[in-house]
Amino acid sequence: MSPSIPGSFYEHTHTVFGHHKSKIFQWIFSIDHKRVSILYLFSMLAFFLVAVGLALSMRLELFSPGQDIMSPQRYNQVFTMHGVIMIFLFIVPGIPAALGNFLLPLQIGARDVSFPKLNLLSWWLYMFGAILAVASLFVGDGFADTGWTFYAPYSIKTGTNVIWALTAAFILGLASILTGINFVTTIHRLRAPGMTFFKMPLFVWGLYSTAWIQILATPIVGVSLVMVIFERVFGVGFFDPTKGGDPVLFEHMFWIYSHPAVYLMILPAFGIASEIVPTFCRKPIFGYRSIAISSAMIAGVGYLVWGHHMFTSGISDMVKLIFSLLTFFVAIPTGVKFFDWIATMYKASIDFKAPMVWTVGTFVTFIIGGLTGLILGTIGVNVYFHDTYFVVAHFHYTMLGGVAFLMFAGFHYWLPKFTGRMYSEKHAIRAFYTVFVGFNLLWFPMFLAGAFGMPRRYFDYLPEFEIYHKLSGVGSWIFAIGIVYMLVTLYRGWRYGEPAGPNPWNATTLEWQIPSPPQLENFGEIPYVDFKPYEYKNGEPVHRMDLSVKEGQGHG
Ligand code: HEM
Ligand SMILES: [Cu+2]
Repeated sequence: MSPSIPGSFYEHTHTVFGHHKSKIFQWIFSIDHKRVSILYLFSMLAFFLVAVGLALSMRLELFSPGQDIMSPQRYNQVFTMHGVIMIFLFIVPGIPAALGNFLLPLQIGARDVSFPKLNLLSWWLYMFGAILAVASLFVGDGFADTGWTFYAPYSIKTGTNVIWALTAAFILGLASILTGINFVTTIHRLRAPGMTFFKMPLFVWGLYSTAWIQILATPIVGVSLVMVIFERVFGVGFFDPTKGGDPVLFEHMFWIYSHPAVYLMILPAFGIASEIVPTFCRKPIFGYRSIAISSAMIAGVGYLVWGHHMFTSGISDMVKLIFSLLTFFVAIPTGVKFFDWIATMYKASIDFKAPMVWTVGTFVTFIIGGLTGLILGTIGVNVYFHDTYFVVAHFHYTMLGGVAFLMFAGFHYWLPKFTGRMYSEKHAIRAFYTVFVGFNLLWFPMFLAGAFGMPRRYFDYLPEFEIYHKLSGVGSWIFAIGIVYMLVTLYRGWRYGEPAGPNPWNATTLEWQIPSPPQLENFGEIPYVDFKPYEYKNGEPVHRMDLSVKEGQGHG
């Protein structure tokens, strides 16, 4: 499985059992953060492709009015499974667990995360939860049909395997909390000497803010999922109104986690943008501190806005007003970040390589997603747009066109670090344009359909909406082709690409100062870091260190 570059962590690892001989065990029991990250990466991508497949089947069903390829009941299960996989298995763990795990210790000059075994345990929990969820397909009435939000009281009444999906989500939540604890401890304890908080790379700031959300918000959703399980199994009346429960309570508990979770997804993605922009502009990033602090601010304010998902649930007008106002506040720190990125790009001679092209493309899609979020935050408009395709388009623009796209930008940016090899620039750019065109054709018509009244989570529709679903269907194929093209390009780069050397982009952060791929335990000598992370002078990095691991070291 490894590219044949000698001395790298692909050759030496330690496992929970010491130096295990079997290749497979060297992977699934490895406690090197880089291997754990790759385990996450591959499992996450596999689930992503499954969920894309489910999405394409939904789009096929919706291609023409009337029943085409599946029953209404099946459609409910398919969109639930699509949502559950995309959220809990792909986009929430994605950047922290797959890219963060690899890069966090490298970027702060550490040999591993604070708790390497806990790190491996997180991955095992993740796989266990995933398998549990998928297994419920084959038992009784099959996968849950509640939607990924599991709204009560329906989730208490339906005969499908809601408990399986809930237990899976609970376990996945646990995995996410453990990763968060590990990252916070690592950032506090293992930074290289001299590296103060304001000398950390901005991706680390993104991971740090996210880790706090993982720790503080995830337990709440855990509790609410357990409450649904209790209600189903023991008949306790928490949410079922016929038993004196309150379904709106479930909505509150669910969104107190799930709104901050949106920032949990986007903050590390913004961190990726903040790495890529200065590197390809060859300039120090504009407003370093404001980017760092705005991450923490978004993470903080993000807790206070969950009610914007509940404008139609019957909460009082005053509460609606407050939630609406607070929602607009989140736009301020987000705007600050965009301003800083644009200011960095201003008058720079930008090198439009694939990571940068992906990042700039994401700015376009994320701005559309973000601005439509403000539209939805406006109470009067929300009451009209609620549960229409406008919302579906909005969250795909933010999650797919924001978080996932920046993750892809990160894949291109760090591929040389992960593998020691370079992807083909020509194919990478073409793949980007295919994805970008497909994506907009897929989702933009849905803003219109939604605005004209196409409700979401419907397997059928009135003929007047057909044109939007047709465009969207064609878009979904172009999009899927683009995604496969991109993954093939990355894979080919990894297997057959030109050797990339330690620092192909002339980047400034620590991970680029060691060989690619790095060795076990990363650094021969822990560096002393008393300078800012993005320092360029006349387009050249100011600090160059030689931190290559010396022969015979680092196999501890
Ligand atoms: C190939 C790309 C994708 C396509 C074609 C697609 C398509 C769809 C469709 C047709 C729905 C049902 C909408 C409804 O009936 O309300 C849906 C729902 C959803 N999608 Fe996607 N999607 C894609 C990618 C993603 C990604 C990357 C994410 C998350 C990162 C995501 C998250 C969701 C969620 C959370 C729902 C809501 C499920 C629910 O209503 O319970 N999707 N998607
Ligand atoms: Cu929200």
